[in-house]
Amino acid sequence: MSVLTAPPVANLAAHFIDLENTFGAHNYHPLDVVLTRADGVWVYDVDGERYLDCLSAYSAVNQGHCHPRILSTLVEQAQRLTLTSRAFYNDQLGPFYQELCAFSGYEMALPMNTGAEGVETAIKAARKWGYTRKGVPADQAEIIVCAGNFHGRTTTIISFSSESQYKDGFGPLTPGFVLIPYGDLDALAAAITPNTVAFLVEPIQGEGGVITPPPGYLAAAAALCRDRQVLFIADEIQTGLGRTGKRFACDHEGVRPDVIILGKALSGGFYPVSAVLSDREVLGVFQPGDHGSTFGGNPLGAAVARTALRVLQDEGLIENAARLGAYLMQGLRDLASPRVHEVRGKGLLVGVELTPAAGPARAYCHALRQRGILAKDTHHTVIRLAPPLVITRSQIDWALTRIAAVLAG
Ligand code: IF1
Repeated sequence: MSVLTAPPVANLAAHFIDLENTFGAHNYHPLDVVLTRADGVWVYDVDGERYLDCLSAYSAVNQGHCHPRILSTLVEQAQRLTLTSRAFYNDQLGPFYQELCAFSGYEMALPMNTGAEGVETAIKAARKWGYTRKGVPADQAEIIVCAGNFHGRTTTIISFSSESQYKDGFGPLTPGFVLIPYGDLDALAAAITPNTVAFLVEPIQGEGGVITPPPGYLAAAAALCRDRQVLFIADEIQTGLGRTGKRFACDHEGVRPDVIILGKALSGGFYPVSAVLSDREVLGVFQPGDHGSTFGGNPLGAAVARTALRVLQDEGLIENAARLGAYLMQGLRDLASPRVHEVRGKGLLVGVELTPAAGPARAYCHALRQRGILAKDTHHTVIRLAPPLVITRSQIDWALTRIAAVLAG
């Protein structure tokens, strides 16, 4: 019998939830829906109920669930070669580099697995660049980050979170980070010192509540960084690869970051693949042995990512995100719900901020689930809507009807 076969129990959902609660660490508080399969924008629970996925695994399944082309690459490559380690070359990594560099316009890439590892890699690159190229004294490098940031969960990354829950109890923390308000150029200018090596920023803060900075902020910040010899590092792990209706969210302002970090949708949700992209000037600081990963750059992940990138381009998903994101946002505004304070975002990364009187966003996510939509609250007051980029206009209309009903109470 396959490990995938359902066990003979009366209440399957309760059974699986109980197993997770009994044997798993309680570091999450999921909605009580147990998913078993998916296709495109739809996910199905163990009782056969269908839902429109408006989270897309936090934007990791931009290409839609179980995309058939990525699936066949996964299966084909898994039957040939999955893992070699970087002690040897493989025949997928080079082509992956070449295609990723062509897509992004950078000279070099460094592959990792999770987003957090990509961020850690960018931090190490920036520090070493600071010491070897900029002449920052040993161990004095500073990296400027923004309040409300989310860059991952490692001990170094949580060290510069402004959210106490992410760091309390996990010290001692890593020094070398300076926190400034998001969207505040003067604060950035004032925070730069001769030891500043980088400014690390999300073009839109996802976890922060889908916060879009003031127009022109990214372009001005990038220009300021260039003037002051500071690397502008964009964390596009959530906003990149079409989510906001452009290749990268920085494209909205014509900004080419010195370093860009990708993850999530780089594998279309099949397999963890992240990457740091930059030019020789920065990624050239790494010498053999400086950095690495057992799984980073493996042929299975590389092959999957190659197809995931092609699907984004071949199927016009970036354009679809721009067009249908605008349509969704307009539709939400047209609902004119008194419970909605603001609808904001870019492309298909949309936040619906509720008024204080409306109550917690999580309650609305429960109500949406009852009507066949899975969404996740963020920052208590924001319902995040980020469906796969393969969504159609009629599917958005279907969702808007249900969202309207839920917001009407
Ligand atoms: C969790 C949020 C999303 C990210 C950015 C790096 C990472 C993430 C901009 C790290 C990851 C996820 C992780 C997930 C929740 C989640 C999230 F609500 F917390 F902010 F997507 F909106 N940079 N974001 O968004 O990537 O190491 O996880 O691959 O529960 O931690 P990772």
